[in-house]
Amino acid sequence: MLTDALAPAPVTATHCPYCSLQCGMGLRAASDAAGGLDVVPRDFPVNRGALCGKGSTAPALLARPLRLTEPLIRRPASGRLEPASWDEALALVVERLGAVRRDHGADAVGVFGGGGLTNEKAYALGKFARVVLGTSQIDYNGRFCMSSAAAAHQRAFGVDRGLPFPLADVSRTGCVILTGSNMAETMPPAVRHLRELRENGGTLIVVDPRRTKTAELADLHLAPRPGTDLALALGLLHLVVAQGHVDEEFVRERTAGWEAARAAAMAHWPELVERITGVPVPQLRAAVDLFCGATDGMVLTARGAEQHSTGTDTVGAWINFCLATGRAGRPLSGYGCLTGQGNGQGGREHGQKADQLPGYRKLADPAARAHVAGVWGVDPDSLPGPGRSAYELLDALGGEVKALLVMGSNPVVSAPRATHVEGRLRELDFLAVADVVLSETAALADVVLPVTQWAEETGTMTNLEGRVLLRRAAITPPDGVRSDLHVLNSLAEKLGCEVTAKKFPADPEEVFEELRLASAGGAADYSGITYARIEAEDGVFWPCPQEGHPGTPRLFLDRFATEDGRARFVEVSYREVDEETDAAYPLVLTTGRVLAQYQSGAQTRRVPGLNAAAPGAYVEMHPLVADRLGVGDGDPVTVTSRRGRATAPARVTGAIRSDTVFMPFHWAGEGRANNLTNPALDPVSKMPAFKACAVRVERAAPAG
Ligand SMILES: Nc1nc2c(c(=O)[nH]1)N[C@H]1C(S)=C(S)[C@@H](COP(=O)(O)OP(=O)(O)OC[C@H]3O[C@@H](n4cnc5c(=O)[nH]c(N)nc54)[C@H](O)[C@@H]3O)O[C@H]1N2
Ligand SMILES: Nc1nc2c(c(=O)[nH]1)N[C@H]1C(S)=C(S)[C@@H](COP(=O)(O)OP(=O)(O)OC[C@H]3O[C@@H](n4cnc5c(=O)[nH]c(N)nc54)[C@H](O)[C@@H]3O)O[C@H]1N2
Ligand code: SF4
Ligand SMILES: [Mo]
Repeated sequence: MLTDALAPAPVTATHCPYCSLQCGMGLRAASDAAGGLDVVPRDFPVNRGALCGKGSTAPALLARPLRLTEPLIRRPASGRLEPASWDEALALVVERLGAVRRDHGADAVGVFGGGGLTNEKAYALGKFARVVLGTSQIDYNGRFCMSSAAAAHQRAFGVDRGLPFPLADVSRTGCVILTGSNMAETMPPAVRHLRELRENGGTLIVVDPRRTKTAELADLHLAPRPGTDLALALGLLHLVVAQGHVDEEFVRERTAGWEAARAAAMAHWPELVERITGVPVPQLRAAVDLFCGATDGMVLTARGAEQHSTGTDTVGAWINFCLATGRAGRPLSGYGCLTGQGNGQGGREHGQKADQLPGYRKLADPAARAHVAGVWGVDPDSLPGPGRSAYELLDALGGEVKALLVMGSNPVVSAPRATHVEGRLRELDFLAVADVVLSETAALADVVLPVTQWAEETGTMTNLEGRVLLRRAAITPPDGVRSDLHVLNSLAEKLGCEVTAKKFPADPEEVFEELRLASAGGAADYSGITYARIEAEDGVFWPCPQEGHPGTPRLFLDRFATEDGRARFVEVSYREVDEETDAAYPLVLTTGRVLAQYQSGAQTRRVPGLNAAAPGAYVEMHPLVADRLGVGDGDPVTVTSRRGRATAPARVTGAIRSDTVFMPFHWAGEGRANNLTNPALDPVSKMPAFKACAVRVERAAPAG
């Protein structure tokens, strides 16, 4: 009928499958009748209709042949992955995990999750590990992401929520120090808030060893040597004290521990800090003048400041700087971490982390164990204790951990010292991977389980602001794929134990209802949040302890979440990152992202438009370095560290320090940046040193 043909197809309001902004978008059946989906703009406070190219092309991956649509089993005869039925694939997983557990104990089975999983999946995965497998050996890729900021948050404020305020507040504060974030490439729609900040008369200071697109937006760009933010933050605090900018009243009324922190900072003279960081003293002074000259201000950190063997202390030093200047616990001021993955925030709250139970409870806390065990209907003593952190777990594969279930990560590309990690994965007795595509990790598996994607399933995500969001299914998945929840439900049923599959519902809303109970009374309390409320209000901020509670967009305005309500200064001093340069390895390698690729690239390298925009790895270097090596732009170079080598074309630019080279980490093969990276771990957060290791660069030997 003519009118039907003209009536616009209904739009499902949802959110992007990728990063922690969780931009709002609408999905509508495509007009071209190819069976696909069109992305339509939708007003949502973090992106106000804007999307980056990854979000707007996300439906491309819903179609065959880019995505997986049938389970795969490695057949002994061919040694290759070949199609199998779900019954056969699940039966094999059950048999092999069961055998490893029987022969080597529950802790010989590991689980590796992801910060892209919905809250329901992260919750079910943590519960599955502890209750069905009975293993302590579960961790996830979020450990590689914002864990240092999370640890520092906990230490200073008693709770960890990436941003303690809505992102839009950024545009109304007086001065923002953005350190280690290349927002213009990693969260492009958020740049609007930085532009508005400046239009409103505020100032922006960007700290990055490279003059990135983000740094180009700044009033002041500080370019420290990678791994020296700790000294930089301490040096700025020294100047705050020396110039009389300490907010004495705030420090007295709202904080504890100032004297020790102050004394430690005073040892970091501007001249010393200039020597360590390479940032000239006048720039240090200018930063303090800008920041303290405004009536309010924020410090925002991302991976550049955090992914170091000194990451937790570095964030601690930035928090000290905020507390001393009174830029915390009041409107339009505060410290925030720009969490990275789609559910980087919720994924760390509900139990897929080695030391954690749902609601951001501690696995080692008897009261927390009793509460969660009560919800799960098990004996608290049956719950295992804390397990290994992500890298430690990957490093134990083939040793004490003999079988692994991966859900939502591609560590072959993204783990530090990836050649070694790939080797450990190959040593496993059994590897099962649930994924939407045949990632490099899935390609090593014994069983691959093809799962549904964001537009095909319903679930909640918690974005970088602590705003709990709902993604509603917009289309029916193809035959042959099942949701992660369905997979866990089936495995729980078949693995038996004393629990029944009824306790692992495949319906996300049923899981969420249980998560609400499990989180009640915890730091990340979701008990007042329902699917209906999220839809009606377009997101609810945790903590939200009752259904009538409005949620908490802004934390700490009256008190911090510590026992006495005071924020804690930490006593920190500068120390070098784990691996300094020397004669054999004279340059610092730092790694990161480009606009068109996401993470390990498992998804975005399959999307033609994105792949064309960013087809491969490169080594960014200063002209002085290129001249010394005798290479021109585009010439292949080999980068060598104590762990391995990688080869990629040189990209010569004056926008990087001359003691530093940069590689994006989105690719496998010879350009894999993680062949080089150092798995030295931060002692508190267990974050690996992705952002600084010592390398040498040489002209690549001519091919052939
Ligand atoms: N396009 C795209 N967007 C993404 C992602 C993606 O893969 N691609 N991933 C998402 C995820 S999970 C995350 S965690 C975020 C990450 O978002 P960002 O943290 O913005 O991303 P990175 O590129 O890893 O690092 C940011 C910057 O840190 C700088 N840097 C390196 N070393 C140092 C240092 O020692 N100090 C300082 N101050 N800066 C340093 C780098 O030069 C780089 O420009 O992005 C999210 N958004
Ligand atoms: N050198 C270097 N290395 C880094 C970093 C760096 O800055 N430098 N950054 C680190 C950071 S911050 C991060 S967050 C990690 C990320 O590293 P990875 O964990 O490798 O991240 P992704 O590529 O997002 O991997 C997610 C995988 O899960 C699949 N997937 C997506 N959605 C689902 C789902 O709903 N269910 C299931 N079962 N699978 C799904 C995807 O197809 C993909 O294969 O990389 C870290 N590695
Ligand atoms: S910025 Fe992040 S959430 Fe927004 S469209 Fe891009 S990838 Fe998606
Ligand atoms: Mo991340």
